[in-house]
Amino acid sequence: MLIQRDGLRVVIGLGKTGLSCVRHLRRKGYPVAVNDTREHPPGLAELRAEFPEVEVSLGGLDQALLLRASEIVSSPGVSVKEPAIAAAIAAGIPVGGDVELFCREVTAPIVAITGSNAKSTVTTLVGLMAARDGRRVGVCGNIGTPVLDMLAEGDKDIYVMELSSFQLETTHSLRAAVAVVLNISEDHMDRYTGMVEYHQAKHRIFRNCQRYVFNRDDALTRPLIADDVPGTSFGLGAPDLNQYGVLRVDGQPWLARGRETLMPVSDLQIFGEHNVANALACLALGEAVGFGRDAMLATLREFSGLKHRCQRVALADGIGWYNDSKGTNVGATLAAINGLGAAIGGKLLLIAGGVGKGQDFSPLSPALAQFGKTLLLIGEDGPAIDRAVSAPLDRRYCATLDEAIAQARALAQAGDAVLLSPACASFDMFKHYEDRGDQFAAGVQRLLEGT
Ligand code: UMA
Ligand code: ADP
Repeated sequence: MLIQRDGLRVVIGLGKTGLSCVRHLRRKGYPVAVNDTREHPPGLAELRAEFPEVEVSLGGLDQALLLRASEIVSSPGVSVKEPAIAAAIAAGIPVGGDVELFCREVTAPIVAITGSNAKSTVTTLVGLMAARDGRRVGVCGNIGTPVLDMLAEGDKDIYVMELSSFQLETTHSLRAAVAVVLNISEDHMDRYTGMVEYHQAKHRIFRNCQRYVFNRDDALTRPLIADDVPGTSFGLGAPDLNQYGVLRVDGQPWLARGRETLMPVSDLQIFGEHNVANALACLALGEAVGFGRDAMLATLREFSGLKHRCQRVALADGIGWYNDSKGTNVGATLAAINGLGAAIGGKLLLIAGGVGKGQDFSPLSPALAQFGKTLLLIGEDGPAIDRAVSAPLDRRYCATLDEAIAQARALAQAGDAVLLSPACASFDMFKHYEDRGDQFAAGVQRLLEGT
């Protein structure tokens, strides 16, 4: 990519990514301007205090400003298909993102992780494995800390990066030490023309990687890559030589590498087959960058899961209450229903709905037919879920999350579990998925305490 070293950099988006980009570009001495479609972007006060010299244009994409740029650095929340950005690209102006800027500077190896689901769980686990193995590790990217803020901390032996399809779209110079697409199922169909385009964005992670890992149980994760790039796979079946999978010992499942058994699945604290797959993916990634086996297995034994991911927030009268607010697409909610459904004696009462992002909800039907008892529908796409799910189960529309919690309490029996796993984004009713999960936990607490 041609870069004019001293021309104007225009940063699109003034959230935490945008701010990290401005800081990085100013450290490097570039003139910078910022453009955000919002009138009051969250990073504005901080920008004005730190960089009063930076020109700011708000309330829409500023075509004239974009066309003055030597390079545009776009935040992941803005699509590069926006007409003003598309026009800049057509005019020959390079467009990259924060991860692109990071990749141009970084020298330490990168573990690059994407997928429709499990990214944060796997990124966290691989980061913990790295630390236990004695590496100075930077865990960053879509998981929360912008990659350029992590780069600025310095002194890292390795970076473990969660990358979204949006970030990958604007990344051209990634050369991961190891890259993985964990799984692919429908998500973000409001930003893509369909699964082909979404798949292409995700698979950019494999460009120029030194090693790769893929999921044998999900053909869409297999990279199209030169034969001489070493790779391995993970999957829930028995593994071939040098691959990761599950072997049975006296009827009990064990994590395994080839014929070698490593650890009984029952030693994991995180439950469900999807988490077995996640543990295997972490072992494959860790091996690719040379982590010690003992450090990896000890990490897997200790990890009790992340907040908002199938997290039990209460147990009362034999009924478990589970917060899976991060279940923001059908694939994640399916994993939660199947994982939890198989682990409890009774049935599931599922709270679902929100902003559906154009997804097809019908794949939920078989799992709900097997494990479901009641569907409690919230949010703007509650009716779309109701229409798409053909399983013969009780359905209730609830105007608020508290109403769904109260109905669930009235309908659940000992042995059942109430699962908030909406298969949708949250912003029709909540600030973000954490807010939705926190409100769920607080609402359950209030109900159980009778306040
Ligand atoms: N926005 C505008 N106008 C703008 C710029 C942004 O309306 O000009 C809106 C976007 O539509 C979006 C929101 O502002 O809804 C945030 O966009 P942003 O690009 O400023 O985002 P950041 O706050 O910098 O956070 C981003 C990631 N957000 C997105 O990709 C939407 C964060 O992932 C990530 O943690 C952070 O960078 C650090 O790398 C969040 C996310 O939801 C968790 N990711 C999506 C997902 O996981 O499904 C991809
Ligand atoms: P991401 O960062 O990709 O959103 P998380 O680790 O935060 O992934 O998990 C998001 C949701 O996906 C959670 O609701 C979790 O239950 C579900 N999930 C976790 N691992 C898997 C998997 N391997 N396949 C499908 N869903 C999964």
